[in-house]
Amino acid sequence: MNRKVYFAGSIRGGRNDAALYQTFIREINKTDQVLTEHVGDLSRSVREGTRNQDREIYEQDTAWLRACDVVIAECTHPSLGVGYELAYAERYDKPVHILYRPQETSLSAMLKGNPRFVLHPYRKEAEGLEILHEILQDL
Ligand code: 6IA
Repeated sequence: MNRKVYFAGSIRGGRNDAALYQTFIREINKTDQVLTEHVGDLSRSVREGTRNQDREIYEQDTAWLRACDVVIAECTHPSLGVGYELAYAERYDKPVHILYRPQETSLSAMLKGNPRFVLHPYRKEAEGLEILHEILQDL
């Protein structure tokens, strides 16, 4: 318990699912530690920052990716940053779990075709929460 979880979800790619990320993050935080709580922060502006601010974000996030025990990504809403993070996690041999709602998206072949990524299609939030429990139980 209390493992370090890197939760990835779209930020500048679009915030349509931000409230759902927040729900998932709260659930994971009941038993483990989410390093990336900002992904579910509904109050912060997601507009582009300065190059220096972005540099800090990149350095912090890649350090967290190297330090985490598992990466869990919600990929229904496409995001360049999340795609990058998943490839980065693979390079560091981190377990990667991808949740997505197949009825709302065509998941990229670069994710769906990667045998190292564990895919978790789901339909409703409650089902997503159950999947999170299973992922954490099996870690
Ligand atoms: O290309 P995207 O912005 O959609 O990429 C989203 C992914 O990149 C997330 O999984 C985050 O881990 C990471 N990321 C993108 N922007 C930030 C950020 N901005 N802070 C930390 N990680 C980020 C400032 C905070 C924001 C809530 C306004």
